[in-house]
Amino acid sequence: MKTVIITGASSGIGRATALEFAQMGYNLILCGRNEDALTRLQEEFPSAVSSHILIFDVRNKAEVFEQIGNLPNTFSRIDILVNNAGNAHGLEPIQSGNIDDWDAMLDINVKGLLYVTKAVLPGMLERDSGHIINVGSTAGKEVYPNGNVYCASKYAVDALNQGMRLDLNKTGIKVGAVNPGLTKTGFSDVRFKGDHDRAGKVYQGYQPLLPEDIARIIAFMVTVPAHVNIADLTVMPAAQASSVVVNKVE
Ligand code: 8X3
Repeated sequence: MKTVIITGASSGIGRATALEFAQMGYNLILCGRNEDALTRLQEEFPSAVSSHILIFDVRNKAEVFEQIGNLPNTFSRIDILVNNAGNAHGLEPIQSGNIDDWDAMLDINVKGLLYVTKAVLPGMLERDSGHIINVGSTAGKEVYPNGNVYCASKYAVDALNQGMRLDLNKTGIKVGAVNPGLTKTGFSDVRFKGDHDRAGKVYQGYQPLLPEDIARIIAFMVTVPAHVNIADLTVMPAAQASSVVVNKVE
């Protein structure tokens, strides 16, 4: 059975994707910062599923390479990487943005994705096979007001998705992205630093995507025939037309 490694697996799209792959019987490597949440997630898996937890912050380069480089034998052959870890911090005009927020978004969404990919690639290259799924965003396709640095980080994911696909094309490793629009997860709670009222309003007045919707799409992306690669998929709630146009009933 294939082995999948998922970053940011403790919540949101990462968690739903882990559950989806567990239902499909894959071996799972769950990466995140919250050990309790990952242990609780493991408890939801069917009993036949093998899973392994790695606790690291994708910003910590040394930890990323140490942990992915020293996986137990049964998990060391990674077939699928889901680069899901990513956050937004703040939603302010550029002139009042917080520099620590900027650092966090660029370090997690861009550099963290690069570290994990670099750590996973050697095994895929040895076998000339593998599949990297990058979780981008509609924010990486169209900038919205006050999105500035978050959007820049997701534009970078879009560029890296294209760059990885070009550079790895001859190796047999597939690369593709899914770019979700408004998805009801803890995303806005993190963006608004625990202001639940403000976060909740983002998802009011329409039916947002659910993490399970994206998880099912990721499962589809990895189960198409070998000669098919879903290179770049943008997915929005039916009520969303663009990064800035959402048909809300207030
Ligand atoms: C998540 C989508 O529109 O909240 O990346 O930025 S959005």
